[in-house]
Amino acid sequence: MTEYTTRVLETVRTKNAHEPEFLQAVQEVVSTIEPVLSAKKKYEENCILERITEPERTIIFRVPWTDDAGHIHINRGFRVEFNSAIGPYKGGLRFHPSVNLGILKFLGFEQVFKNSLTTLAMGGGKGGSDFDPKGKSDAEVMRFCQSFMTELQRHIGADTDVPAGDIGVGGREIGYLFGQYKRLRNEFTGVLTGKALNWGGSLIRPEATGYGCVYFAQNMLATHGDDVSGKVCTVSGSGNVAQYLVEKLNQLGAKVVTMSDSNGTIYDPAGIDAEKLAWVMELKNVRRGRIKEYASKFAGSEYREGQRPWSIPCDCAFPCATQNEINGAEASTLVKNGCKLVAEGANMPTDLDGINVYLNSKIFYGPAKAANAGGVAVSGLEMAQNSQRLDWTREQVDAKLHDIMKNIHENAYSHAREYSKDCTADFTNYVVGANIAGFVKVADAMIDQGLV
Ligand code: NDP
Ligand code: 2IT
Repeated sequence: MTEYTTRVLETVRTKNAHEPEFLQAVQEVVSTIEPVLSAKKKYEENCILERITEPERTIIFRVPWTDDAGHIHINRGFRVEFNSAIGPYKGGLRFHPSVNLGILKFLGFEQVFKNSLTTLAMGGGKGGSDFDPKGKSDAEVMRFCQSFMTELQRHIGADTDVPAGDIGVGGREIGYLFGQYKRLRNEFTGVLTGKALNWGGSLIRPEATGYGCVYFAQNMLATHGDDVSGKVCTVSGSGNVAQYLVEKLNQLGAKVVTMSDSNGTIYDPAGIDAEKLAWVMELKNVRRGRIKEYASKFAGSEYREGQRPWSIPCDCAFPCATQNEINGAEASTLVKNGCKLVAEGANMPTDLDGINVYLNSKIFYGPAKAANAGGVAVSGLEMAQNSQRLDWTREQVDAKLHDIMKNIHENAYSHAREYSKDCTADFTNYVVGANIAGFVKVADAMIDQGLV
């Protein structure tokens, strides 16, 4: 560590002592971009690290709502507007009981670099609430979303801050949020992405994060003349990202043997084929049931209560549930069992020890901010279509997603080779590559725009 990065990390730790996830995300970025900080002194001279680790604005608000029985509940709402150097704040909303300021700051911080990598003009932000949508009726979710947007609407706008979905926020929630925004502001604009198709949404947006993550894995494998066809894959989660990731892996001839939720994992050695996946989608998206039911439905599969998928041997692993779902020991187990590739659909699913295991083992590792950028990239394409009042075809959007993921891979690959000493003919450190490529674009824009 250099004197500059040590000093900045110490200050960030002191100022944000109670936000472990945020500190983890900052440490991962700051410790890997040192080569560019040493090569180009302008970043230190302009205090870019000090500025880029402090959100431009953080909004915290009360969200009161009534349940179907008429009881009053109070949740906390947040929007972290992290960085707008290269475009309007952009990033999802998470509704989950674990949500707090530190988690949203980690997600907003990651989003700044991820959005920079997409090549589109989007700054970084994140928001949400400690509201738990599980077990709530549609009417309760609607009243919550209306109350949440009643405050949020004064802070966002199509050219200011454009939220979208994340954990617990899907098409249903975006619909209720959009309806309330339109009612209060009397304007029909692209203020949210992830909208339904018949009122401003983009084709491929629901699929984009999962598809994009598989495209990124394909790009990594292609550097060794390989691809996912025939590979045994483990996937965690069974929500939006996991579902479409499994769909794409199936289409490309891979075999997916696990999915999970926060209660446990299902293991299906025969593979979760298209027909079984359609059943999972109905279970999760319509009936809002638990993944456990899969084992009763499909003979030959089993449910492992309280377990994650990482002890099951695989060629490729795709964590698509949540942060810190793979620790050092689990990463070691994956590698020991023959796993050759990890591509992250979720945000920061691997802890710092786990990342070191991947890098030391020299397997293909696609870090979240590169591998899952396809979701926000197609959000950017949704914004472009809204501005032009045009709808692109499925083929057009998918082709653009393909190009964007290829670009992100090339950008991370070339920056890794320029700055990371541990790259060899066979190994690329995509952590260094993605962090430096994402950082440089935002940092240069910040310098151009003066001390703001
Ligand atoms: P969903 O709400 O659709 O699905 C989340 C899935 O992860 C569910 O299966 C859920 O299980 C599981 N999960 C959530 N929290 C935990 C937890 N604490 N422990 C174990 N499992 C958990 O969310 P998404 O699929 O949209 O998001 C998944 C991940 O992908 C998140 O990290 C998100 O930030 C990231 N991401 C999402 C993007 C998007 O476009 N939606 C874009 C880029 C990244 P359960 O039902 O039990 O809660
Ligand atoms: O983490 C993410 O990139 C998202 N949840 C998607 C954000 C977006 O604005 O589409």
